[in-house]
Amino acid sequence: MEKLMSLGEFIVDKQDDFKYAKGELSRLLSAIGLAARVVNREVNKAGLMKDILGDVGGKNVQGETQKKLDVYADEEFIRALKDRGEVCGLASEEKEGVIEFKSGYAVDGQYVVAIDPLDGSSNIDVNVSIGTIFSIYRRTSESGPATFDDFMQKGTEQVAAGYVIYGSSTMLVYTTGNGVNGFTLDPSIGAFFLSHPDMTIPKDGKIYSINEGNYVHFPTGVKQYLKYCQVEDAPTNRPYTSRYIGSAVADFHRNLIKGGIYIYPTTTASPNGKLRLLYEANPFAFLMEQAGGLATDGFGRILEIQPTSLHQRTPLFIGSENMVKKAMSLMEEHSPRS
Ligand code: P6P
Repeated sequence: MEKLMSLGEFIVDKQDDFKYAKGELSRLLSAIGLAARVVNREVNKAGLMKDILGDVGGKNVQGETQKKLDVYADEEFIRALKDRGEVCGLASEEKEGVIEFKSGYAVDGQYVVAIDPLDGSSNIDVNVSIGTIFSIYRRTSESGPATFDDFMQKGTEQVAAGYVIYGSSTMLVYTTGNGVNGFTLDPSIGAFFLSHPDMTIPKDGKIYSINEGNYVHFPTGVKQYLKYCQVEDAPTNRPYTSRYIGSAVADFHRNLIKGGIYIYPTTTASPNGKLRLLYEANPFAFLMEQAGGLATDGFGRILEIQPTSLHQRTPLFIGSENMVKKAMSLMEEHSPRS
């Protein structure tokens, strides 16, 4: 049987590909892996712990009801990253402003992390896969706690990005700009092992993921794309199949492996789209481009968007290259950017 490579071995083995200080990012990625294992333990027994299911009674900065596991995951990732010396601050979906790390060695940390500690948490109580999404940048400020401007970098400046999916198995998938690799947790020993080396998305796919309940509010270009997906045309494998879990990490992960497109366009309720740029669209876009796919807002690269606020949202068209290109062509034709 082929020797399994652990996440730790892989990180060290590949760190020479990384253009910055070798050990720092390695330790940072290992810390994320540790926090993921801790969160995984709680997610997996959530159904048994009456005090961990359900709402915490608060609302996050998005005005969304906070689940107890949301708050727990947020605290665990902050704990894992704050006292390590590599990270000088966080931007979290669960917190309004920058979480500045002020301890002695953290203020000299060279990295900042934008994170959605537990995305899709409305699915927790119904046992549907959820996930953690993270995006890592080098700081732009000189020293001291992280600043707001440290996070106002285009997605092209990310040095690493990834997600954890807490599903039928728990996986950590990440990139440092040299391809995408997936690691599966062996819960019996609490370690991640390389299970999906060099993940690439097929140029074409048969799956489209979108909440069609919002159809009446979609831009005409999206409506035209849905019609295209649903037309009978054997040579182009249509009609496609609709698959929408409502948990972006799960929809993203399935499409990455099988091919497909995930679209969250503008709607009346979400005039700028629903997905957040810093800790959802940008990390997904980095991963998707590294896997040979595309990620756009319907018109241009997600990674080229200049952020102006921590929690800004963006429309997201992401997945197989030829599917995204088709959707973009219909957006250009029917819903040109004003
Ligand atoms: P809707 C979860 O809140 C999330 O941000 C993504 O994980 C998911 O894809 C999307 O929202 C679901 O949104 O409006 O279709 O319920």
